[in-house]
Amino acid sequence: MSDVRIDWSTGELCGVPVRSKHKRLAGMRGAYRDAAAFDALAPEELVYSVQFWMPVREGTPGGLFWGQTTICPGVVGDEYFMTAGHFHAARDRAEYYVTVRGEGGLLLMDEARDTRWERMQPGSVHYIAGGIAHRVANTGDGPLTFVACWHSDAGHDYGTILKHGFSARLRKVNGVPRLVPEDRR
Ligand code: M6P
Ligand code: ZN
Repeated sequence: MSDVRIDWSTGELCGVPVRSKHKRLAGMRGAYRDAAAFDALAPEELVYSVQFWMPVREGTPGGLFWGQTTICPGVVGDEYFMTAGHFHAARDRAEYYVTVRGEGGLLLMDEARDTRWERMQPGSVHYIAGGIAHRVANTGDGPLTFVACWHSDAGHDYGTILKHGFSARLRKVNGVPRLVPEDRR
């Protein structure tokens, strides 16, 4: 019997080795476009939670990690609640995202800063190639959950996104998601 189980109706993981982290608005200052809308929301509001299983030590060559991310429904101004987003520190490392429940968008940006997006809906399987920054936005009215599988030696490069952002944002325009190019910075 494995140490970890997944509930496929929610994506939730249970088992002793499972760890979790919670991302609240206070920890995402600067990520959203509309600073006034951001300041009007409660800093302690939960944006997303991540559960992950690291069966080997971070950095181990050839190993794999498993996780699930659940993003709450919500907007900051017209921008959907989203993950921080990252490149892998080891740029050639790929990843899978698979949607469990909800509706969303996966932003994919290459190193030339070209950004495209894929719609996420229950059952959609997304291959994220090496060298591609990835961020998920919840475009629906309920929680968006996706599972992820990535290399244990991939690492997270958050700094590049903190500094330069993505080149486009997923915004709610006339009630539907639209990829809007960012002003240059
Ligand atoms: C997925 C994986 C994790 C990542 C998480 C949240 O579960 O890609 O590695 O940490 O999503 O995304 P982020 O780290 O960009 O906040
Ligand atoms: Zn990743």
